[in-house]
Amino acid sequence: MMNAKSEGTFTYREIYRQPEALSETLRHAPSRFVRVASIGPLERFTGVLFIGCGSSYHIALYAAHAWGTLLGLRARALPASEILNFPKAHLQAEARLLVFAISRSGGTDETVLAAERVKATIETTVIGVTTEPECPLRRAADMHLPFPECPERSLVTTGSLTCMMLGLLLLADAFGGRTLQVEAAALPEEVAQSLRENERLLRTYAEDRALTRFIFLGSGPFYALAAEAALKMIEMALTPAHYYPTLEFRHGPHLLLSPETLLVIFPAEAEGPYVNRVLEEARAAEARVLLIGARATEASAPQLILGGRVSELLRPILFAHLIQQLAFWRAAAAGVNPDAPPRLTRIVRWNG
Ligand code: F1P
Repeated sequence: MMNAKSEGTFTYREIYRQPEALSETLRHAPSRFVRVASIGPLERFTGVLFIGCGSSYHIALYAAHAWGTLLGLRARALPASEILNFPKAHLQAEARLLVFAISRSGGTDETVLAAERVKATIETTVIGVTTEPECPLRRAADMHLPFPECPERSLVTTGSLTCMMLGLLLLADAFGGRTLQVEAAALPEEVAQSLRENERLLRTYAEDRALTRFIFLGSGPFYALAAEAALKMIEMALTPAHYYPTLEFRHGPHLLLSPETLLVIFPAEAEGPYVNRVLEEARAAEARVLLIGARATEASAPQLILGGRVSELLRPILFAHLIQQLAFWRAAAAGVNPDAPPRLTRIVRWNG
């Protein structure tokens, strides 16, 4: 696909307009907090559960990590289908859960039905997080929290993921005393700068046809990002991709490494020197490596350094556009239209 054609896609616009959309998410944060705080103190609940499907499940994974870390709550993320099909495992009678049901479209059957299942089973407040002002999830939830700043036309979720991650992070931060507010305000500018400055490097990897498999490693706040990166590669560029928690990779999956593999690692601060062992294994298998993190490491592997001015918890939000760009330019190089992957529908339904 030629460049001009790529840049005319919805996906391109939805990735590259993120600085403006994130500014809007920051602007909406105080009023969203007022609405969510109106349900009463969080102590009312025995835990917080985030559910969704696809990219929305990855938002849930990130949000659960952030809420658990910032607020010391029992916070979990589950695919909506787990609640729907295995409620006994997750909805104990004595549980009083605050549930965030996340869905870009607000129309995914599993998520809407799971929200209804939670309400019918336990004492709960269900908040629907969507980008659509009118949608089935609005009707199923006790409260609707729309993100009208990031509606999307592409089949593939990109910028709206970043906005909903930020919105859910800012809610936890507001409950927790607003320690991240100032740093979060820097995100739109940081994303704008990175979109401009890092595109060339990412395109080098994306357009390298010798690379036939992509593996993404991330733990803690970065696990959701690794999962989303693999999904973007598959959905947008139809390229085989995998993801693992960083050190889990050493327990077998590292056998996938080969010279045709790009291993992208988002090292977490807590992982420090352990990441070097992963790098040694990659080197032994002659795999290509790209580290994406806030600080340069001693490793000889190529590194993309950004986010040193924001806390680690905010960095997945800052890094998200990088994996979207990587997949987008891979799709362009492969001649795949990232707006409309074959056999993917914008809303996954069971009937029709
Ligand atoms: C869930 C989802 C999207 C994906 C595609 C298919 O949708 O898996 O993440 O990009 O559109 O559906 P939603 O519940 O977030 O609308």
